[in-house]
Amino acid sequence: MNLFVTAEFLTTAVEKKQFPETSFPEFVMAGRSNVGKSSLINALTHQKALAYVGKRPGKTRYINFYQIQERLMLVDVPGYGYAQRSRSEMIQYGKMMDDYFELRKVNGVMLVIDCRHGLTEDDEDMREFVESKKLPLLIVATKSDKLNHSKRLAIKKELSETYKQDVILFSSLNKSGLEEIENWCKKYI
Ligand SMILES: Nc1nc2c(ncn2[C@@H]2O[C@H](COP(=O)(O)OP(=O)(O)OP(=O)(O)O)[C@@H](O)[C@H]2O)c(=O)[nH]1
Ligand SMILES: [Mg+2]
Repeated sequence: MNLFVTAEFLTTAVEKKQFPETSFPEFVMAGRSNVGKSSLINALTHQKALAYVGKRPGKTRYINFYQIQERLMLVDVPGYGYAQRSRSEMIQYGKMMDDYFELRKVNGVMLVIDCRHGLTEDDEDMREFVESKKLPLLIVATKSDKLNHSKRLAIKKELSETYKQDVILFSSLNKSGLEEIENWCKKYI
C-alpha cells in the first residue's frame, strides 16, 4: 500500500503553541518558494488538492500538518527566499522554523529543489542545518519533466557527487520518482 494515502489535513500552525500534540514520525518538505513542495505532498498522498498549490510564489504561509492515520505526518512549510515578505514576517518565519525543528519528531527532511537550478545559497544553508541536526536528508530535484533524459541523468549524477547525499529526480506532472521517494521514507520510519 502507498505510504501516505489516507492523509488528511490536521492543522495549520503559525507559532509553536499551535503545533499538534502528536508524536508520530514526521517528514517535512523544505525548500525555496515555488519549487513544488506542496505539489510533492499532493503526489505522495495521491490527492489533487490536499496542499495548496499556486502559480505564484509564497502560497504556503504557515506550517501545515497532514496526518496519515495514527502513524505518520507529512509537513508542508513555507518556502524560503520569497522576497515579498516584510521584515517582521521574515523574523516570524525564522522563529517558526527554528521552533519546528527544535520541538518536533522529524524522521526525515526532503530538500526540494528545482532540478534546473541546483542548490541556491539558502538551500546550502538548509542542507548544512539538517546535517548539523543529524537528520536524514533527501534531495528531491523536482520539475524533472522540464528536462530530457540525458540532462536528467547528468543532473542526478552531479548532485549526488557534489553533496554525497541521496538524490531523487521527481516530477509532479508525470509522477516519476514517486515510488523511490516513498521507499526512502520507509527506511526512516
Ligand atoms: N512542470 C512542473 N511544474 C510543477 C512541478 N511541481 C510543481 N510545479 C508547479 O510549480 C508551481 C509551484 O508549485 P507549489 O507546489 O505550489 O510550490 P511550493 O514549493 O509549495 O511553493 P510555496 O508554497 O510558495 O513555497 C505550481 O504552478 C505548480 O503547478 C513539476 O514537477 N513539474
Ligand atoms: Mg507550498
